[in-house]
Amino acid sequence: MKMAYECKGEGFMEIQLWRELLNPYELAVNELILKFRHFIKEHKENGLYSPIEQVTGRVKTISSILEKMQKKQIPFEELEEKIEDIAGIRIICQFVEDIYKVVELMNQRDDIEVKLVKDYLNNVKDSGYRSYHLIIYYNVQTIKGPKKIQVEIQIRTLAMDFWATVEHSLQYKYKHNMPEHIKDRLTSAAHAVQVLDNEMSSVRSEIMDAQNSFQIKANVVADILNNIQNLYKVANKREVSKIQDEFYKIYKTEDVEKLKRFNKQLDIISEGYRAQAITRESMYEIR
Ligand code: 0O2
Repeated sequence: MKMAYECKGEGFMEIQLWRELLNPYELAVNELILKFRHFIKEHKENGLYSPIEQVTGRVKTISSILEKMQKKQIPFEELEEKIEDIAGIRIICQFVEDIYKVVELMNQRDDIEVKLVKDYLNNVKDSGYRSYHLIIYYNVQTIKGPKKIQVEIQIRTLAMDFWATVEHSLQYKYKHNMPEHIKDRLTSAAHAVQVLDNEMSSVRSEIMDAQNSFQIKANVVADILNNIQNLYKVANKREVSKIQDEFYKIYKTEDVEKLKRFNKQLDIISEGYRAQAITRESMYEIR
């Protein structure tokens, strides 16, 4: 039996064709998630504050695409052009300022072409929804060749995301006929979210400093442990054990500068062992 979905103007479209249609969108979502997660990782590894806190993505379900086609009277031939959010990426930031930083970054990337911007921060929706949307063009490579597709990128704070997630579930529950008293509650929650975001912005630099020093310390400690682990392979046990005791002593002082200096010394010791090993190897070769 052939499985098919109804589609305005075109009768039915076979599942296999839906798969073919949606595949490049899935590829785009996977690639973009990977790229933005790597962006976060690179910042962390370099002890830098990342304006992106989390990234998620999804491909719209067939039923949700059909619903939108029906609602907006979109014929099948225009589906890929008119439904701009078949592929969706959601970028979550800690602060409102980070949203604009992310938008700037998107405009600078050469793998992304911004088609249009929907600024629901300055134009809050009647529902109370706040978020910054970009519709972008993104190229993917398929077995049929390159394909330029549209992706919707939603950029919002953690607080905005909490509100939108709850409101979305309620909209689904009440099928867009939400009782007035719940609407009112959501409106007042939306105000509270805005107040919270403003309050957080006022302590942004303090929070960023705290998070950066935490990350820098974590990176130095990871480097030290890595160095000590490598020394175990080449140095004698007594020496490594002395180094280890020294590390614990410095670690207890909670002085990151001291940890950094100690790490530099370890780098020099490790370098010394490496040089010795090379000299030994070349002596064997001469013999
Ligand atoms: P889903 O399930 O997230 O995919 P529209 O004409 O409003 O249907 P349009 O013109 O494509 O949609 O763009 P718009 O208004 O920018 O909405 C795009 C997406 O933003 C929505 O996708 C939602 O994800 C989100 N969004 C927009 N308005 C609201 C809102 O009031 N509340 C919440 N929670 N999310 C909103 P979909 O297709 O509606 O839904």
